Amino acid sequence: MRIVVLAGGIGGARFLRGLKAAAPDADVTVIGNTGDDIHLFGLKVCPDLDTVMYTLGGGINEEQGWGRTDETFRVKEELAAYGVGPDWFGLGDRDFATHIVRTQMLSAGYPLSAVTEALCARWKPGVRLLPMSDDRVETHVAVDDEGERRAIHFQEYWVRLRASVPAHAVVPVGADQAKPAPGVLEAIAEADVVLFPPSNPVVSIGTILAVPGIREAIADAGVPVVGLSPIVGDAPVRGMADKVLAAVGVESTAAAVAQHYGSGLLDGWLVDSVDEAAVAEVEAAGIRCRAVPLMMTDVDATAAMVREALALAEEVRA
Ligand code: FO1
Repeated sequence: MRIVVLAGGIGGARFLRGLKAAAPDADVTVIGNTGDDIHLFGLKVCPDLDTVMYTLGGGINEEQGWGRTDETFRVKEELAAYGVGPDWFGLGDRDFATHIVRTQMLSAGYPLSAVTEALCARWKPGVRLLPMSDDRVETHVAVDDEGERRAIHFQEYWVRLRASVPAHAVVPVGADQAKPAPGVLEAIAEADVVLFPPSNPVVSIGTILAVPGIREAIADAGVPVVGLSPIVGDAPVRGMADKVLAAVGVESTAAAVAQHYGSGLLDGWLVDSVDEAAVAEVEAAGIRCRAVPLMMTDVDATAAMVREALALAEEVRA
């Protein structure tokens, strides 16, 4: 079975670990969000691609869900000693090697998709990891800072500010000129099912869908598209999705997120058991809906969610 998954960072990576357990023989292509990318110290950092690669490749810092395990921060300390910032983004020594290799290959003219393939040759994630685009897309967030409206990089909003101030707009800068990376549209066209894991619907999956051609390819693929709600009991399971959902005028409820994607895109939607009451509303919007446990507490729990999503896909296909 050919499965395509649109993945952001931590939630998407954990979901994929469950997918590999539930469907070990499936041919999985991950379309990774690159809107979180940030250029620091002359290096290109791709947080969501690296989180998927490290998580599935066994190098992730498990508690954090990002960065490498067994990290040290000598380079970060030396940069700070030179007064070279920013110091609010925790880049470890092992992680720096990834960004040096990536930046060296990009400078040599390789596209991000080729670079990602090369990095994955070491990590062997067991899925094909494609960036959503080889073109530069960087999500910025409009905030009020000392009385004036400013656009700041998503990472500054998310990591330095901890999303502590309202986001008035979320803009994937460059998305409208970006092209899907090689293999992305082909993977969607050949998929038997497309899954939206419980990633951030605005800054992760939303950014991937903002690349012209990707939303249309999924809507026209003629195969089941099934998503899992990142909102459980009117609150995000992790991260601060509610902050960016508010910025795009979407209520932080499981039903509202399904309707935000729309029945033109989604055929099925899983909500958590606590959101049983939302099933009727989602079904009324033309999206098949089931309430099942959605907390990715461990690989087995996640694998059970994956099996529910694949079962719903078959029900929709029928
Ligand atoms: N997230 C944080 O909350 N604090 C950090 O210091 C931090 C550093 C970091 C370094 C490399 C990397 O690949 C990811 C990193 N993240 C950090 C996570 C990053 O902000 C992710 O983009 C978000 O968590 C959303 O996916």
